[in-house]
Amino acid sequence: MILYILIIAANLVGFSYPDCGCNKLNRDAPQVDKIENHCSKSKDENGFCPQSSEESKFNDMSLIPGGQYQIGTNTPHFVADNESPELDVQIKDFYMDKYEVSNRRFREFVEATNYVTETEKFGDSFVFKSFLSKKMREEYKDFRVASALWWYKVKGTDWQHPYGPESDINGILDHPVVHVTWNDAVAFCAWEGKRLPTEAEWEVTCRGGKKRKLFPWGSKLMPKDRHWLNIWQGEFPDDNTKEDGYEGTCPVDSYKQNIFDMYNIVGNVWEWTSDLWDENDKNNPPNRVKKGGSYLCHESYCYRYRCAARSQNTEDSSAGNLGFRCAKNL
Ligand SMILES: [Ca+2]
Ligand SMILES: [Ca+2]
Repeated sequence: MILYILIIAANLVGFSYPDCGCNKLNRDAPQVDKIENHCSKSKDENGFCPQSSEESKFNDMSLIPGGQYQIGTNTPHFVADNESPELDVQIKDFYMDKYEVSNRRFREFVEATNYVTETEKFGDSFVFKSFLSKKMREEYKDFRVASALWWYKVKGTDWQHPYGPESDINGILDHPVVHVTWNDAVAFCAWEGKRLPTEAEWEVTCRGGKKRKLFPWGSKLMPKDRHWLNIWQGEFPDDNTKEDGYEGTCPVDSYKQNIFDMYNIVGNVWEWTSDLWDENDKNNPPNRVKKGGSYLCHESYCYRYRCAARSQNTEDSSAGNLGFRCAKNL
């Protein structure tokens, strides 16, 4: 009871939970039902939309062959995440986006549909502290996530203002869209005639045909002594040495990571999947599985840029390090 009162009190003064989710916040019903494939009458022979060169930039997919695969691991790093045991899964042939969905692609969708993201309706989202000015950090110091003080809930933050209300996406159109909820991701993929991947599809794609490897390219983090993904170097959360070249997101075509031509499938931004975190989840909204880790991950505290790693957020959660890519049936 005391804990319950403390949680209510924390909410009243603006704190939220360490998963960055606005998971106690009521929102309007998602718009998913209204969104349809925008080219349903003009698909090519493979079911893809004909596109202008502008639209098709970073909108390629790879065919992932179906079959029996192993996902998960018998040597988990985060037991509570249910990374183990290793599981046999059977999947069918499907297509997977080679790239995380970019701001440019998401902008095409919004311009065509006038879609308003859940984050925009709610009016704020979570920004990592280093992207805010000293003045902003002072102004929002009471709106930090209590158990993760580096996250600030900032008004006016959304996909078009990813680092707070004074930021924009003009110089980062080819970076991944962020501050999109699971419902927003579902709506976008439906518009492209696609869907979110299942966790099994995502992980099979991540592994690139390799068995029991940590990363899409193998088990060594930096083969050939070069960076293979956008994560955190240095001491978290105060000293990002940016040895990989990026403090925040990087362009969606920055790191090609496996034989399926997947870019940034680990690192850069977390990616929503279609799976429930717990099939018996009776919460409204429920938690969904996200995969791949982000530019904020470091081995010391968030070693989740491995293919087997997983985490969760409620469907209406959004943050500056959470995006997605789409899948498609044959
Ligand atoms: Ca980095
Ligand atoms: Ca990613």
